Amino acid sequence: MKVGMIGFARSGKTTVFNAITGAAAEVGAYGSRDANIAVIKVPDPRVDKLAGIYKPKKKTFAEFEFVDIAPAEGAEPDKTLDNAALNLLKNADALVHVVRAFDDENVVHPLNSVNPARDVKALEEELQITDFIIIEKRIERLEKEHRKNQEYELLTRCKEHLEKGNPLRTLDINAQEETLLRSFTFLSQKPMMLLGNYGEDAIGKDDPAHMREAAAKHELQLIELCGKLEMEVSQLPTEEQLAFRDELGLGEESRMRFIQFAYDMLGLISFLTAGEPEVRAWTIRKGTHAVDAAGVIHSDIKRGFIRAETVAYDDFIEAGTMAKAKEKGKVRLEGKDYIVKDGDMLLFRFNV
Ligand SMILES: Nc1nc2c(ncn2[C@@H]2O[C@H](COP(=O)(O)OP(=O)(O)OP(=O)(O)O)[C@@H](O)[C@H]2O)c(=O)[nH]1
Ligand SMILES: [Mg+2]
Repeated sequence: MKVGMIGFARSGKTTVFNAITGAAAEVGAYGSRDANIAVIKVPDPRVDKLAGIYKPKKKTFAEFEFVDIAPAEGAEPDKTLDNAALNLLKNADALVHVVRAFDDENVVHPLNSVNPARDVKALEEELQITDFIIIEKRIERLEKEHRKNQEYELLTRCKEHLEKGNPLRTLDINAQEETLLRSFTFLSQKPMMLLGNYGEDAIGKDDPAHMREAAAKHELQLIELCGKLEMEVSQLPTEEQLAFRDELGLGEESRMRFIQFAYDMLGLISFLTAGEPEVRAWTIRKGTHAVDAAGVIHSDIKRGFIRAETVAYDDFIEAGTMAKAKEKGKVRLEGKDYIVKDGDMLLFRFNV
């Protein structure tokens, strides 16, 4: 999973990035235009438990990669994306729009005031315009070449959708059309969530920046964080973090909250593989077929897929060993079309 963090200058992207990833990238570094990249492991007690049983050489957690974009120096105040940013975001699986909701007279908002509703709308428009320009060029090209084919029809539909002010993520398309659009890597087609970055004065208050309304209006999900406070706490020694979180009323760790939120929003689940070499969690979307889950591990396993030996994690733990799970009839042989469930332990049989 690769997540791109976007938003207005000084909205707190790097602060939130540090809070979630535990990195220590420079914040308030208005001059530094390099993107920050970090990978975090998705904590999964099932992996720990299985590692205790299999004693593998290696245990591997699912990973989230974060890319923290910095708006170009000297760009228009209401623009957040330049070509460098677009390149970095191309293969992101999801976007997080960090929206400023904190007041601080020492931190200037590029549009000179704190107004989440305006920022949410502006960024939505920027994403849509970026896609629109690509679509227009491509349509022109197809017209010139007299290729009014399926791609042309589809892009025309996309264009009309954008013209009505809608992001491509809300366009109704089938699987085949989705494949057709994939190579364009349209930004407004990517799943996106809002991250409200609040000041600490917002703790315990109900929607102080009226961001929930803005989120609902654009049909976007909202996760609320106190970025700066979270970052400061995340940099404390581990033993002290819990006590501070309690005292400040911060609730669960921001990293965990974010991961949980993203998994739910994106419909992600994990399946597990376990053996002596490695115990590992893999991230897939809900509804993924066994053959495609195999492809997440290796394209050869997908190509030569025969079947997947499948046991639910809970059944395995209850049985204690794979042999006992088999005895109890808990281990099934599933075919290509089996829809993998969260916590399935899979062993792929394949032949290439
Ligand atoms: N008071 C307050 N200040 C914050 C908060 N979050 C970020 N800041 C401050 O806002 C300034 C900008 O934060 P960054 O995290 O660098 O923002 P950014 O979005 O990465 O900025 P660019 O990379 O320049 O676009 C820094 O001085 C932060 O300390 C917050 O929740 N409260
Ligand atoms: Mg930054």
